[in-house]
Amino acid sequence: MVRNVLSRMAMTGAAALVLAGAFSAPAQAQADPNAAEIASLLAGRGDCPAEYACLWVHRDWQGDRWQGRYNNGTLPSFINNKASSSYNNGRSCTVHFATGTWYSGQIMAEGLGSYRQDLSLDPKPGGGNWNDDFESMYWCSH
Ligand SMILES: [Ca+2]
Repeated sequence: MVRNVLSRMAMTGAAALVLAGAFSAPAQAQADPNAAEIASLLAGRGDCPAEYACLWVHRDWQGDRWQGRYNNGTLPSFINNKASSSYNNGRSCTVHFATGTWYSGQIMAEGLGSYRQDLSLDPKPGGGNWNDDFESMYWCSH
Protein backbone atom coordinates (compact mmCIF):
# COMPACT_ATOMS: atom_id res chain seq x y z
CA MET A 1 0.00 0.00 0.00
CA VAL A 2 2.71 2.47 1.04
CA ARG A 3 4.83 1.44 -1.89
CA ASN A 4 1.94 2.07 -4.20
CA VAL A 5 1.49 5.62 -2.87
CA LEU A 6 5.18 6.43 -3.32
CA SER A 7 5.03 5.16 -6.84
CA ARG A 8 2.07 7.40 -7.61
CA MET A 9 3.82 10.42 -6.09
CA ALA A 10 6.86 9.78 -8.26
CA MET A 11 4.71 9.62 -11.34
CA THR A 12 2.97 12.82 -10.35
CA GLY A 13 6.34 14.51 -9.98
CA ALA A 14 7.42 13.30 -13.39
CA ALA A 15 4.16 14.49 -14.87
CA ALA A 16 4.67 17.89 -13.27
CA LEU A 17 8.11 18.15 -14.88
CA VAL A 18 6.70 17.25 -18.27
CA LEU A 19 3.96 19.85 -17.85
CA ALA A 20 6.48 22.46 -16.80
CA GLY A 21 8.42 21.72 -19.96
CA ALA A 22 5.28 21.85 -22.02
CA PHE A 23 4.41 25.26 -20.64
CA SER A 24 7.86 26.77 -21.00
CA ALA A 25 8.49 25.59 -24.56
CA PRO A 26 5.59 27.46 -26.22
CA ALA A 27 6.53 30.65 -24.39
CA GLN A 28 9.95 30.56 -26.03
CA ALA A 29 8.53 29.53 -29.39
CA GLN A 30 6.16 32.53 -29.40
CA ALA A 31 8.95 35.05 -29.04
CA ASP A 32 10.86 33.86 -32.10
CA PRO A 33 8.22 34.47 -34.81
CA ASN A 34 7.60 37.97 -33.45
CA ALA A 35 11.28 38.76 -33.43
CA ALA A 36 11.62 37.49 -37.00
CA GLU A 37 8.67 39.57 -38.15
CA ILE A 38 10.00 42.68 -36.45
CA ALA A 39 13.46 42.10 -37.90
CA SER A 40 11.93 41.67 -41.34
CA LEU A 41 9.97 44.89 -41.02
CA LEU A 42 12.96 46.84 -39.78
CA ALA A 43 15.04 45.39 -42.60
CA GLY A 44 12.55 46.87 -45.09
CA ARG A 45 12.86 50.28 -43.50
CA GLY A 46 16.62 49.81 -43.41
CA ASP A 47 16.69 49.71 -47.22
CA CYS A 48 16.35 53.50 -47.13
CA PRO A 49 19.89 54.83 -47.48
CA ALA A 50 21.38 57.42 -45.14
CA GLU A 51 20.63 61.04 -46.05
CA TYR A 52 17.42 60.10 -47.90
CA ALA A 53 13.72 60.22 -47.21
CA CYS A 54 11.88 57.16 -48.48
CA LEU A 55 8.35 56.22 -49.44
CA TRP A 56 7.06 52.72 -50.12
CA VAL A 57 4.12 51.68 -52.27
CA HIS A 58 2.85 49.41 -49.49
CA ARG A 59 2.63 49.62 -45.71
CA ASP A 60 5.31 48.02 -43.49
CA TRP A 61 8.00 49.52 -45.78
CA GLN A 62 7.18 46.94 -48.44
CA GLY A 63 6.87 47.06 -52.20
CA ASP A 64 8.67 49.45 -54.53
CA ARG A 65 10.65 52.15 -52.70
CA TRP A 66 11.15 55.73 -53.76
CA GLN A 67 14.01 57.72 -52.20
CA GLY A 68 14.74 61.43 -52.30
CA ARG A 69 17.87 63.25 -51.23
CA TYR A 70 16.79 66.74 -52.34
CA ASN A 71 13.49 68.56 -52.78
CA ASN A 72 11.13 67.00 -55.33
CA GLY A 73 8.33 69.11 -56.77
CA THR A 74 6.83 66.06 -58.39
CA LEU A 75 7.14 62.33 -57.77
CA PRO A 76 7.51 59.53 -60.34
CA SER A 77 4.28 57.80 -61.29
CA PHE A 78 5.07 54.55 -59.46
CA ILE A 79 4.91 56.35 -56.10
CA ASN A 80 2.81 59.43 -56.91
CA ASN A 81 -0.38 59.14 -54.83
CA LYS A 82 0.64 55.59 -53.93
CA ALA A 83 2.87 55.92 -50.82
CA SER A 84 1.69 53.83 -47.86
CA SER A 85 4.71 53.99 -45.53
CA SER A 86 7.53 56.44 -44.98
CA TYR A 87 10.87 57.02 -43.29
CA ASN A 88 13.01 60.10 -42.80
CA ASN A 89 16.56 58.77 -42.85
CA GLY A 90 17.99 62.22 -43.48
CA ARG A 91 20.82 63.90 -41.62
CA SER A 92 19.63 67.30 -40.46
CA CYS A 93 15.93 68.13 -40.48
CA THR A 94 12.26 67.33 -40.93
CA VAL A 95 11.01 66.21 -44.32
CA HIS A 96 7.60 67.39 -45.55
CA PHE A 97 5.36 65.34 -47.81
CA ALA A 98 2.72 67.34 -49.65
CA THR A 99 -0.60 66.18 -51.10
CA GLY A 100 -0.14 68.43 -54.16
CA THR A 101 2.71 69.01 -56.61
CA TRP A 102 5.32 71.64 -55.83
CA TYR A 103 4.63 71.51 -52.10
CA SER A 104 0.97 72.51 -52.40
CA GLY A 105 -2.03 71.07 -50.59
CA GLN A 106 -1.72 69.60 -47.11
CA ILE A 107 1.67 68.91 -45.57
CA MET A 108 2.68 65.94 -43.42
CA ALA A 109 5.85 66.60 -41.42
CA GLU A 110 8.10 63.61 -40.81
CA GLY A 111 10.73 64.38 -38.19
CA LEU A 112 14.36 63.39 -38.55
CA GLY A 113 14.65 59.65 -37.93
CA SER A 114 10.91 59.14 -37.67
CA TYR A 115 8.75 56.83 -39.76
CA ARG A 116 5.16 55.73 -40.46
CA GLN A 117 4.51 52.04 -40.80
CA ASP A 118 1.02 52.47 -42.24
CA LEU A 119 -0.05 55.88 -43.52
CA SER A 120 -3.68 54.75 -43.63
CA LEU A 121 -3.56 54.87 -39.81
CA ASP A 122 -2.35 58.49 -39.73
CA PRO A 123 -5.31 60.86 -39.75
CA LYS A 124 -5.10 63.93 -41.95
CA PRO A 125 -6.36 67.23 -40.54
CA GLY A 126 -9.87 67.78 -41.81
CA GLY A 127 -10.57 64.08 -42.37
CA GLY A 128 -9.23 61.06 -44.18
CA ASN A 129 -5.63 59.86 -43.88
CA TRP A 130 -2.31 60.30 -45.66
CA ASN A 131 -2.34 56.96 -47.48
CA ASP A 132 -1.79 57.19 -51.26
CA ASP A 133 -1.83 60.98 -51.08
CA PHE A 134 1.69 62.45 -51.59
CA GLU A 135 2.74 64.24 -54.77
CA SER A 136 5.86 66.17 -53.69
CA MET A 137 8.35 66.52 -50.84
CA TYR A 138 10.80 69.03 -49.43
CA TRP A 139 13.33 69.19 -46.63
CA CYS A 140 13.49 71.61 -43.71
CA SER A 141 11.68 74.55 -45.29
CA HIS A 142 11.46 75.77 -48.85
CA1 LIG B 1 -0.13 52.45 -51.56
